[in-house]
Amino acid sequence: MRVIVNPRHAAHAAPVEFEDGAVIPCYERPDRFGAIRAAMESAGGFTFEDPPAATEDDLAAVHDRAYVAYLREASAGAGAKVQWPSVFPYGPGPRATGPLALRGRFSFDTYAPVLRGTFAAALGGASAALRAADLVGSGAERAVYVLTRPPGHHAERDRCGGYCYFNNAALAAERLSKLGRVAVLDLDVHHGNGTQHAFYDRADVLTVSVHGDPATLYPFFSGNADETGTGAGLGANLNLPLPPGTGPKEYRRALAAAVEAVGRFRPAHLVLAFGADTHEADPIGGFKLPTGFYREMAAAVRGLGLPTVVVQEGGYHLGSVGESVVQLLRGLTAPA
Ligand code: OKP
Ligand code: ZN
Repeated sequence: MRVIVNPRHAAHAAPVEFEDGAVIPCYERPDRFGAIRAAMESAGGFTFEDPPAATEDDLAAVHDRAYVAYLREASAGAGAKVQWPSVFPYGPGPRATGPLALRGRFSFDTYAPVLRGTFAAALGGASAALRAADLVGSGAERAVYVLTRPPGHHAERDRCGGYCYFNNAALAAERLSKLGRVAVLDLDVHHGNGTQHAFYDRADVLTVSVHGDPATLYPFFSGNADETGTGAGLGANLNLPLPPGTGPKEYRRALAAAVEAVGRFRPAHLVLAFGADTHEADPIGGFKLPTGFYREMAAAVRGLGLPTVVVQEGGYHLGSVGESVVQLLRGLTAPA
């Protein structure tokens, strides 16, 4: 299986030191990439390649140009220490001009600091997702995996948040939508608010997500079952929130409903936003899926028979994230 990697992921690296000297460790760290790659290499059967660089026009298919420019400029201007958004401009006609207001203008939370290498790392992930979409869209490949970090599914059109800067899965889906109907199936433990919102009024892109109930899990403000789309997109968004502690039995039922909805939509292509943070050992997810379950998860998706781009989202337990990805990708491509 062809794997498109983000060649610049390590340029974005926490733990981060704050202006006041405090150091905050972050679960979203470069070792995640290494852990996944090492497990794939020892499993065998994968080839790894770098993508051509995406352009700012490519990013503009999903993101606001002023946001892209902000990330580029804020990254270039970042010092060694993190500068945190402290003010979130709001109200009628808010004006954000200086760097402090801009930080809050282009963020929706405080989980996505802009460091010196953030733009390069985020651009590398977007580039990888777009390359994978082109390989699957052209028919050259049936399934391609995007090995990247930081993740993307929380990133909005003009706001970073939840470790995410550019929405890799949305960029892939947007690219594939030129060729026909697309479904995005998000199986990260957190709701992909950015992806949902990118296509919320679109009838030609179905977004389906199985995740922890936002009443108790990040992102808290999005991912409820009554969010079903708007305008032409009404009925083209499906959220299947599950309670904390969800294990294989309950997950299996929601997954079957999710897969059924994707099949009914009759898409030409599928984007699978995959997070291994549903694993029982994950430090922030709260679900209870064992490593072997990812093979079964993928078998359900494989049953759709769709050309598929798999984009890596979360998964924060370094001891299991690699094998979870291997199980998923094996289940996606192995004969039944
Ligand atoms: C990104 B993805 C940790 C709180 C972390 C942000 C989570 C972002 C998850 N105490 N909150 O969906 O895996
Ligand atoms: Zn997640």
